[in-house]
Amino acid sequence: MMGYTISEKIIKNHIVDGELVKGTEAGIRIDQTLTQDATGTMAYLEFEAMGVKRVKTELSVAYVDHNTLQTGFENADDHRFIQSCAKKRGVRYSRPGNGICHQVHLERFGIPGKTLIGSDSHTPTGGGIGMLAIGAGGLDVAVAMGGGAYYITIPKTVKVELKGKLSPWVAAKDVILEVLRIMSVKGGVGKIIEYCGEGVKTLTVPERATITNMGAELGATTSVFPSDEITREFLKAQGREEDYVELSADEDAVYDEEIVIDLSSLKPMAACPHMPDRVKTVEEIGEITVDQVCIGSCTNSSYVDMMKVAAILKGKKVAPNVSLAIAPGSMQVLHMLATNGALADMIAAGARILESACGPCIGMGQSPNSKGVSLRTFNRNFEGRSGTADAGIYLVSPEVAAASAITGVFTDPRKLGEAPVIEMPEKFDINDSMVLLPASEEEADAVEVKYGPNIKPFPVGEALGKKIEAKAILKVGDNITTDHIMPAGAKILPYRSNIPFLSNFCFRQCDENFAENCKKEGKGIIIGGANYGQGSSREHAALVPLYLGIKSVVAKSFARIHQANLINAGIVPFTFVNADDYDRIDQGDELAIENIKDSIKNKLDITLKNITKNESYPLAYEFSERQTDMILAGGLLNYTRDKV
Ligand code: MIC
Ligand code: SF4
Repeated sequence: MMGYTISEKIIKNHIVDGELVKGTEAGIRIDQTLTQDATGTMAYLEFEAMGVKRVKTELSVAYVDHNTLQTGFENADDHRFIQSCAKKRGVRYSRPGNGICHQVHLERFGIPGKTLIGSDSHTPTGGGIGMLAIGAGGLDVAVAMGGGAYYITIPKTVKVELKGKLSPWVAAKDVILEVLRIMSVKGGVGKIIEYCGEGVKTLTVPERATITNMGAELGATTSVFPSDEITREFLKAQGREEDYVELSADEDAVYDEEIVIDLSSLKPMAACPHMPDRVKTVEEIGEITVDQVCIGSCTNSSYVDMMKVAAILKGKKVAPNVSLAIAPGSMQVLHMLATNGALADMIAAGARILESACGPCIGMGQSPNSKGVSLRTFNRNFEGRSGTADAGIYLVSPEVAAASAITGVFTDPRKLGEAPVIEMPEKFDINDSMVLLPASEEEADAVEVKYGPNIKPFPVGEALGKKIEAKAILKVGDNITTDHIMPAGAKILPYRSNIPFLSNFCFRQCDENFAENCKKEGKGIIIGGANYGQGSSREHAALVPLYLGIKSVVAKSFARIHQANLINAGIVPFTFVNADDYDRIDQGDELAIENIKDSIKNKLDITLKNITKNESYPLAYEFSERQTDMILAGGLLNYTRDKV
């Protein structure tokens, strides 16, 4: 008998369909779910469409943290919808102001050994506390809330052994930047990253969470740390010691890949524009002038992160050329900073204090100036995501961010002398008053779900036809993100429950005529490169193309969550058997996939016919029985309805 890794142990405890065999699909029972408001409105609309009266999980929480810039009625209406729906259906409601979903969930709800799925790609933050925490599309979360299993392809495991201890001024952010440098933004697809080794003991739970959070940028299914005495201390300080369980990999656990990182050899680093894996040391980048610094996000907004920043800013002034914005991650963090005076140090230095929410990370305010250089402690620096198309975003640690805010140039914090030493608190401020409990089952019937006028019906796929005949309506390159497919930002995010309106912005950055072309043609096939659909979990990146008539996406490879969202929507994802065939197709070519229905049903070979060029290309697909049935039915909702 071989031993098990941490994730294998958790999966084994939760498997309800299939087996623990790598590369095969299995269904796991989900203990906890989380949603945020930008994906939550759709998730709860889908939950309502499923007709389930109460959630069946151990715990489900609806957070409001993304669309908090209320420039019209839309966001506030959506918050009200989510609040009323949560109350009726048995979901806790974390009010706007309570903080960023992943930070709050780690503080108040995460439990080692439990499964969590969230309608947000950074749900793996929970891996910092030893959860199997996975990002998913809204519909998958709705199904899990209804008691359904969540299906994953059993991933390979990558062992990351941490040796030694971080040097002063080097941070958890630098650890994950190093992993990104080694593995790249597609290196984690189909894998779970497990951390182990002596170095683990030197990292606090929030530091571990910074590392698992940005495992999303590797494309990994999730990342996980052991649950040990440090975890116990954290839970104790959160008044939840009873939630502690010890969890580690067996000595003889078997991994598919191994990486060793010596923490003591790491230096302050940054991910350069416009990809999280374009990693260089701060020394290499040099002292370029900085226009903006933003500190916060689900990656780096914990109490200790903020205390370090406050200590660096204390008694100093933000450089005249820099705009410094700080968003503490939760009400708990903000309240503690306010009580101990650290907030005053930030304010005195000239920081612009933002509410505890995603804010600039998702382009909800604080867009940099034209061609601006912005240093952010966030996790994504995709082109245009900040709201300023030509700005250059660098992802850095809180230490690098705060040091550079003072000097006005990209600064290696090791130049500032002695590093501040901040201890983890023995007791956090515990105040759950911003988390509203749902109505009891008896009272729930009387609760009315409140729909605002911005909520429009969402598209549902059609059963798969005999063949697909359509143009290559768009051809894109490698690493296309869901931010390209369905951009976010303050102007567009309020319409997450209005697919017809959103459709006008689909793929704008790649081809400004995309929506118009789709509407003219009524249908289309998208040709994609490698790692198509990386980044966020937003199912809008599938629902909007569905609305615009996209029938299939043929790419070199896919990111995990987006591929699942495509299938859930009834859009068929194929990959090229020969990657070179990608080069033979031009945007506008007339394409056809004949006999698609029969072939998928009977697992036969499928080819993509290029009618314009009179050529054919073999396509690859590997759908489980469940996925096959979903595709034939035209998506997960039809499939579920057919089954009932
Ligand atoms: C993101 O960081 O891109 C988001 C916004 O949190 C998304 C979810 C969304 O688009 O609403 C994510 O990461 O899943
Ligand atoms: Fe919010 Fe940014 Fe984290 Fe997404 S990555 S959940 S937008 S803070």
